[in-house]
Amino acid sequence: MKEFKRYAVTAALPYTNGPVHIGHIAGAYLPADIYVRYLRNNGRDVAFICGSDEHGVPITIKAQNEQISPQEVVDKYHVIIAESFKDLGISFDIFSRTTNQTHHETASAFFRTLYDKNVFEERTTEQYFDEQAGKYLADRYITGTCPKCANDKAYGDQCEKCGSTLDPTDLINPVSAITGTKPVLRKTTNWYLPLDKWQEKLENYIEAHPEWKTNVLGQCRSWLKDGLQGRAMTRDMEWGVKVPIIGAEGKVLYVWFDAPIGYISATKELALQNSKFSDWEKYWKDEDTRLVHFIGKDNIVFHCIIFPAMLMAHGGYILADAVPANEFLNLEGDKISTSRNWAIWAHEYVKDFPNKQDVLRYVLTSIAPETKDSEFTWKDFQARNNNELASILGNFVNRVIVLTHKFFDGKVPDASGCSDLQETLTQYKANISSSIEHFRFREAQAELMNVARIGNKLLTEKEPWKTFKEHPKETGIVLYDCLQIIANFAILCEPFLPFTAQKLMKQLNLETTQWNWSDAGRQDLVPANHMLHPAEILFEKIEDSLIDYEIEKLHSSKAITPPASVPLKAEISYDAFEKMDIRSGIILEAKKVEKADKLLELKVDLGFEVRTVVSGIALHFKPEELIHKKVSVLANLAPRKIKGIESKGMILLAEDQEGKLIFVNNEEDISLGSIIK
Ligand code: B3M
Ligand code: ZN
Repeated sequence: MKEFKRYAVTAALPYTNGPVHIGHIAGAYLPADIYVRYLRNNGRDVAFICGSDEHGVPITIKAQNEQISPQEVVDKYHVIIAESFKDLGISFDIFSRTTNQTHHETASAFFRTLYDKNVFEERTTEQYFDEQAGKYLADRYITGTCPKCANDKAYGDQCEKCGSTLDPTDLINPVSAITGTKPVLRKTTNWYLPLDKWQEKLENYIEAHPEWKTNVLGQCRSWLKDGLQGRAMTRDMEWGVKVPIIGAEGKVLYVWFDAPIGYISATKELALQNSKFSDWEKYWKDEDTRLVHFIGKDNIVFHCIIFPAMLMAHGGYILADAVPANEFLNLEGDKISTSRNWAIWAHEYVKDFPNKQDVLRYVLTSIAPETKDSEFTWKDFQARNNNELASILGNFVNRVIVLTHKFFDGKVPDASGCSDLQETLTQYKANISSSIEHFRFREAQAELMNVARIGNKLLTEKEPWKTFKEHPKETGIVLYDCLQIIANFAILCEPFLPFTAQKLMKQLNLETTQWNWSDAGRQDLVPANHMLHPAEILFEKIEDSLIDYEIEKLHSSKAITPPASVPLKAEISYDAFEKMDIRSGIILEAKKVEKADKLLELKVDLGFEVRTVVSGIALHFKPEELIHKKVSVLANLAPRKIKGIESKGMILLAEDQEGKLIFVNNEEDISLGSIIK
């Protein structure tokens, strides 16, 4: 492997449209932090870069929903997110923002350079336009059915289900996310990055990294195989970095153009704040720098294809040498979802579990979705705390410190050179190092816990609490060795459990900065006769009641979530409402419509007549379930021929947040034909 002189490590810039949850932490920030702490402990020169991604449609949609300005949205969440990272010990050198001036200037200059080099293609195309809102609908402003996997909640730029990148015009049945209306096509001019021109270079770049994770290589190869196409790098929107050319008023840079440049701008900012990084350019332009992007799997194409193409087109920049992308973390049997509030929010975790940052770090690394999606459950969280952190690690440390106080007045017994643990400890250190360097943090942490296990084994075998009276020297040797194991553990655990590392050093009465990684393996870290501090509990057991509370909270917050942020349709007059004639009815018969997966033909009794209604509910109900169901029917809807059947009226249904359909009419004693108003 190439020896690098320095490292630029980035973690995906979180969108500032909400707080961060454990899926984000496990996906990008925690593995990045472990890697960076490891590098720092090894004396490496590393810049750890992050910041908030404050442009783009996710922000403006949030602003619209909360009826505040985009600036207010990002100001609010930037602080919450930054605090969460700090509280969990994510040790960025800088957490910047893409709304700041340095970033606007940097992104703007980057675009201008490409423009001046004639990199872009100016294309006038038809784009979706929401006539009611008077806006072009870019990216997440438009939803519809994915042409590749039929997910009906795909966004204009991406389908989160199958991971395809999309163009709004690819969507089937497009709908505006602003007004819920069907958009129309209008001509507009934008600047496209002709990715096809970099196809070969990108192929060479990707294939030069056979060591990348299979999930990353798989996605890259699949895009390359499909053949790259030009992609618009500007948008008809107000919120963002203005396009720096004349004639581009009312247009901003595409958020995925400006956001990765945010890594560069943040490094520039860092140079201003901290003289250690004053020569920021070498982190981005020197071939001796290893650039590493930690991201979630939905960001792979942007970091492995689009951003590298931008950097190649610009010239002068290095490309990422590693992109360790993680898969997704699920929660209690379901996908984490912000809109359904099915999430554990980082800022709430630190409130509910003060001083248990390392427990979350430990659990999230134990279950890290490194090669496939994985799952967090509160019961597993509790079990890992109680059975692993408290029982294996905490108990071991506590017994050793307590026994040293009991038998040796808290002084390290003089037993150096009596046994040989050096080889064993050095081997553990080598294994942990290698796993971290290969981005296998789960494996690395599991090996770390084995260090505590050798200590436990020693105690169990030698039982120093029994031997002191007759063999005080033997007792001394065991405790001496165990103390060295604790000291080694304190060094090796720092990347994973930084708060615990500090607590361990405190109990050993040593300076936190006393050693670094190169000292691990030594068997003389805590010298003979050194005075220890009193024992303190490292990990308390977590009681069932606390876990039950969290489970309950998760389920109840889901129930009280305000309906998913589907914007209201445009206002209508009372007259328009009055024109609708809604009646109570009962379904008498139901059968499938031939050659139509979604349709059922219903016979509905309205009291005064029996109607045929064709309804698109076949995927939700079996025909036999519907017999004698009371329903509300829009009875004066103009008849329509559907698959050759005349449908007279429409059944009213409510759709809950999971997409489940419920009939609107559950009163048993409402009589047929009753008018609903
Ligand atoms: N903000 C997407 C995300 O938060 C995006 C990452 C930008 S990294 C340059 O998932
Ligand atoms: Zn899809």
